[in-house]
Order: sequence, then C-alpha cells, then structure tokens
Amino acid sequence: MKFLHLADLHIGKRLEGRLRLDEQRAVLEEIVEIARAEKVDLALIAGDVFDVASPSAEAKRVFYRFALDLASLCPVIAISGNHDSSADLSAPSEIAEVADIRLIGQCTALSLVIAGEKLNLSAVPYPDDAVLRSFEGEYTDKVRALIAQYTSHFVSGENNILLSHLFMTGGAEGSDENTLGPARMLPKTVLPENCYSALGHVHKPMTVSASRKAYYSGSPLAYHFDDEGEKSVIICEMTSGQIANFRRIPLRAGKKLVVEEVTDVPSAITALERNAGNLVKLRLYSDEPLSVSETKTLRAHESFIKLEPITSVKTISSEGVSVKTRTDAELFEAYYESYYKEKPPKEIATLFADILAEAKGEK
Ligand SMILES: [Mn+2]
Repeated sequence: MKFLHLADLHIGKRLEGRLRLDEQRAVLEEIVEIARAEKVDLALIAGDVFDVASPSAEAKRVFYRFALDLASLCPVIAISGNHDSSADLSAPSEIAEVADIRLIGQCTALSLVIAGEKLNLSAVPYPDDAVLRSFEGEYTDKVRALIAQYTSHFVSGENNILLSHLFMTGGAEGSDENTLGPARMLPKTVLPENCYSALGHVHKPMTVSASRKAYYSGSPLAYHFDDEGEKSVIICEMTSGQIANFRRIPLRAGKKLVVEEVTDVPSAITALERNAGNLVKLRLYSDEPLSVSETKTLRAHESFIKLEPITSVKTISSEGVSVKTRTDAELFEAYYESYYKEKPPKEIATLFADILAEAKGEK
C-alpha cells in the first residue's frame, strides 16, 4: 500500500491581509498530480484543512474541489486540526463519503482494506478540552489515554496508521504553531510504536521519531517569514506493518516568503524587483518617514506584502501608554474600541470583568 501524507493546508489563510487562494489552488493541484504520478492508494490529511473555524464559501470550494480530484485517484481521509471546527469540517461527511472522502471531526477507529491489504487506522483529530475532559491526569496523560483508546485495534505485523494533529516536543518554535503554548507540547512516548504516525500541526517538514515512524509532512505553502525551507508532501509504502521508500516530494507551486533589509526607496524597489514571484516583507532602516506616494509605489508591486520601518529613535506604542500602567478594564476597553470602533457596552465590560475575576480565581 502506498500512501500520501499531507497536513496544514490552512485554506483561506491570509498573509498580512492578502488572500492566497490562487496559490493554494495551484499547490493543491500540484499535490493531485503527485498522487497521480505516484499512483498512491490512500491520501491522508492530518488537520488544519482550513485556517479558521468558519471558512469562507470560496475556501470550502477550494478544498472540496481538491478532495474530489484526489478521491478520483484514491480514498481520502481528512481530520480536523486546532484551526478547524471539527463540526464544520465533518458537516458534509455523509455526502463526502459517497465520493470516498472521509471528513473526520471525532476520534475514530477504522478498519479498511487498501490495495488488498488490511489497514487499521486511528483518526485522532486535534483533541480539545471537551474531548479530553473524560480522561484523568495532566494534559500528556489525557492525550496518551485517548490515543491508547483509539489505537487498541492495532495489530503488530499489520498496517497500522495513526492520523493526528498534535504538537510534539521538538516541533518548530517561534511561529504560529506555538499558539498552543508550551504546556501543550507532548513527548513522543504518547505515540504508539507499532504504527506510522501521520502528524499535522508543525509547518516545517519534521521527523518526530524515526524509530516510531512519526512524521510531520509540514504545510504545502510557507505561511510565516521564518519558514524558509523547502515545502513537501510525504509518500510512503507500507506492507505487513513495515514502511518502505519513505520520501518527501518537493512542492514547487508556492511562493517564497522573503525578508529584505533596505535603507531607502530605490533599494526597496530593487529588492521587490529582484523578488518577482516571491512575497516580500521590507525591513526599512531609515529615520526618514516615507511619503504617501512612496508608500504607494512600494505597495503597487505584486511581491510587496509588508513594510516594517526600523528607526534609530526609540518609539513608544501608538497610543503612547505602556501596557503595564493600565488596568485590565482599560486594556479591554482599548482593545474593544480598536476592534469595533466604539466603547464596549456596559454589560460587555462587566461580563469581561466577571470572567477575568473568575479566571484569576477571585470568584
Ligand atoms: Mn495546527
């Protein structure tokens, strides 16, 4: 049996406000072509299909098209990640199943026959607190027990796959993936030993444990400026529980995210022109503020994403008030106002104060 492992599509994700659906469509088409050329028997998508819990209609269309194209080649199994709503992702599951696409939002143990061989599959979508509530102990203990429960049908010597969305120790630091917080990082020992673990969450391709056959495929596109490496999907074969020909197949359709350090407008323009086809964040080292027309000129470039001015003068925050000198209520009001362009209604402010007091254990 030959399978394709991918994850973290984040369809609909914006970079500094810019949608990248065309780029996402292109890389998903590239993945379909890889699946076709490699004649894979199964496609596994390890969570974070969408970037938000309520994806746009256009984002959904892109994913459904992709899933159908893949399903014309082989069965497709997708689970929800921490960015997805498990309910939203799996809502069309009955329709999807007609096309041999499984959209899984709840932990599921499956026994399938793929390419004439039995496959024991454990689908463990990103476990939120509601899922973990019924297990005892610390976060790690709970996840360990959850995985154990849904991999109890694994048989040594048979093809076993755990498809999950988790943050394992050793995962890339300093990017979006970290939003789960360090307390949510898991040791590799929570993963079973007698299976291939197809993981999602970390955007860089990563081997969690070669001996445990636990891998992150990484995202198909770079979504952060610190994600500079090559993007890829995993193709792997499995027979009688043994994996063979594990390969990462590079993806070419995505744009590179580049940070360019410049000192003035001409050098910025040169940098943008040099990066045609890439997406560029300009770090402008200058004490001279740009004029409106200069900013406009830079923004007009297809590769321009963001301008980050770096001045030698130490600036204070835009409102001129340090976070430290403000009360929680003031900070909430400022945040609410920046978001909704009005002061929070009294009941909202009171509700916030109540919730905060509760969280602090004052209530
Ligand atoms: Mn994730």
